Amino acid sequence: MDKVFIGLGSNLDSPVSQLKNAIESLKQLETLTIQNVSSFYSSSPMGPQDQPDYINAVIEISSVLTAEQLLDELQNIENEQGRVRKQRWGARTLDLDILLYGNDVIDSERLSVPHSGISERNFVLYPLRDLVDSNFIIPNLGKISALLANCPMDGIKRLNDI
Ligand code: A4P
Ligand code: MG
Repeated sequence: MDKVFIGLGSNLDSPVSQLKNAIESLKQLETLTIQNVSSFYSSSPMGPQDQPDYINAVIEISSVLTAEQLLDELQNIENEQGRVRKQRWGARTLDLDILLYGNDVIDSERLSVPHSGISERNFVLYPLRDLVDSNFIIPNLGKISALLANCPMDGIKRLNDI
């Protein structure tokens, strides 16, 4: 089965709990299995700066769902956790993004996979690194080690004991 990676982010209403609740909700689904969870990281906001810091993590799952079906499940969980869509890149209780879906490259109305901006986003690359080895290849973008070498850890911090 394809390795699928999901990015989790929150900067409102107890972000650590938001991520933990999302992971619990995903565990309840019979159509997917969580294989691995990265450390949690705090990160300064990309985009508008007048919003709180984020908590970010990445999980690896295996699933029988298509990418679009998975997106539906992720959006259900975002909505259950009170996500209100207002400003682009604005504050949110929960953001669940499909970062990678095996080696698939998807460019449809609803989905861009690999998720856009992966190569510049330290809050994606560093948690992803927790789950893969340094030779791991991101479709269209290349080796994760090369991407990390160009992506400073500015503003992000690994949280221990979560
Ligand atoms: N969509 C397209 N591709 C995907 C994908 N691979 N996974 C579409 C999930 N969704 C995907 O998303 C808008 C639409 O993107 C969806 O309806 C889906 O069809 P959204 O979650 O409603 O809106 P958004 O998240 O505000 O927009 P966007 O552009 O996805 O935002 P990003 O890129 O997710 O950035 N700073 C820090 N430190 N940490 C963060 O996690 N996150 C953001 C949001 C901004 N700043 C941040 C962080
Ligand atoms: Mg999103």
